[in-house]
Amino acid sequence: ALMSRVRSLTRLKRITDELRSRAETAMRLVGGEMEMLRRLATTTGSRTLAYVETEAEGRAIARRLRTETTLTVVTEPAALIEAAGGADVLVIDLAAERHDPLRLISQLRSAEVTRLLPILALAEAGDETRAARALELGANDYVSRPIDRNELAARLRTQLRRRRYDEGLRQSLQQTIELAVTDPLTGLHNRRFLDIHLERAAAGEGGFALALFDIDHFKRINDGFGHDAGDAVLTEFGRRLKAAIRASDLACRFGGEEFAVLMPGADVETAAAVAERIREGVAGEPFAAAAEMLAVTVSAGVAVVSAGRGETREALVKRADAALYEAKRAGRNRIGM
Ligand code: GH3
Ligand code: MG
Ligand code: MG
Ligand code: MG
Repeated sequence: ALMSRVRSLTRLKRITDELRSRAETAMRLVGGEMEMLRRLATTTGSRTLAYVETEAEGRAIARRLRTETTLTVVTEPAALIEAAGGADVLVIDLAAERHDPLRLISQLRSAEVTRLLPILALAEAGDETRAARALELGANDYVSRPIDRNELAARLRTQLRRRRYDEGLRQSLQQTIELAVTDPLTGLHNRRFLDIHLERAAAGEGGFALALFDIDHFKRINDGFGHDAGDAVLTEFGRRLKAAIRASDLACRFGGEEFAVLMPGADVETAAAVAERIREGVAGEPFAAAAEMLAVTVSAGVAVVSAGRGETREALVKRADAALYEAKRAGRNRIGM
């Protein structure tokens, strides 16, 4: 009986040793890959992100990469998604078992911060099916094990290049859009931008108000003090308009010396009070322009769409314009409704 226990204990020890050596080999393998990634991250100047299977592995790698700043190591999917937002490229091990890497790829693709992040998958030898699935779910490319350093470098670089190109494209597109909806003189949004938001407000359920402002006798300012003085008055009016409204309201230059404020959720009393406050602020404080202090007044027309009552953008603008016309006819420096 004793001999049989010794035999079974010896067998157990053999199995344990074998398991430990297998685990160590696996660690070395992963560690070697990490070292490869680390060097690539350094040479390409990128902040590559590595996803690691277990805490122990993460700690081991973090120890090895103590002085490294370009490679971030995280172990939890939530932390990964957060950290990956600022990364250049993400390397995901498809053999990871603690969290489903395929599911993680889908999550990364649906999270706003990582939607465009290049993802490079590491696949087990011969597991093209899983690699193909990873591509389907949104990975950009994959490298099969055993990993060839040059291949990994080439694929990483391709992703980094693509990322930089996409980023440049995205930025210039963003700039173009900004320019298209911004008034260059006042820096306010322009009528095009207002139209988009009016259309949206008109299609929605909530009520909203539109106030149209028109500077009184503006031609006299231009004629008497020059076009530059006129421009300075427009810029200053834009500044005061912006300062007088809430962040949820939208101020824009409607055209020429006309401005508009869209006030979501405002009823007629609120909108009229806002317009009145702006009018008072203009009449009460002269404008510095062309080394002069100019007395300026403004008239406004207010139109309101109550909740659930559909009205087209054009009809609403027409009503606000008619109210503005009434304010002008009644003597200017006032609000029409
Ligand atoms: P009212 O009280 O009836 O509004 O009179 P007004 O003189 O303000 O109205 P009118 O529409 O006749 O004149 C507006 C002027 O605004 C005419 C145009 O030359 C001038 N204007 C339009 N855009 C600009 C601009 O960007 N800069 C300057 N300086 N003037 C502009
Ligand atoms: Mg006008
Ligand atoms: Mg006019
Ligand atoms: Mg005017």
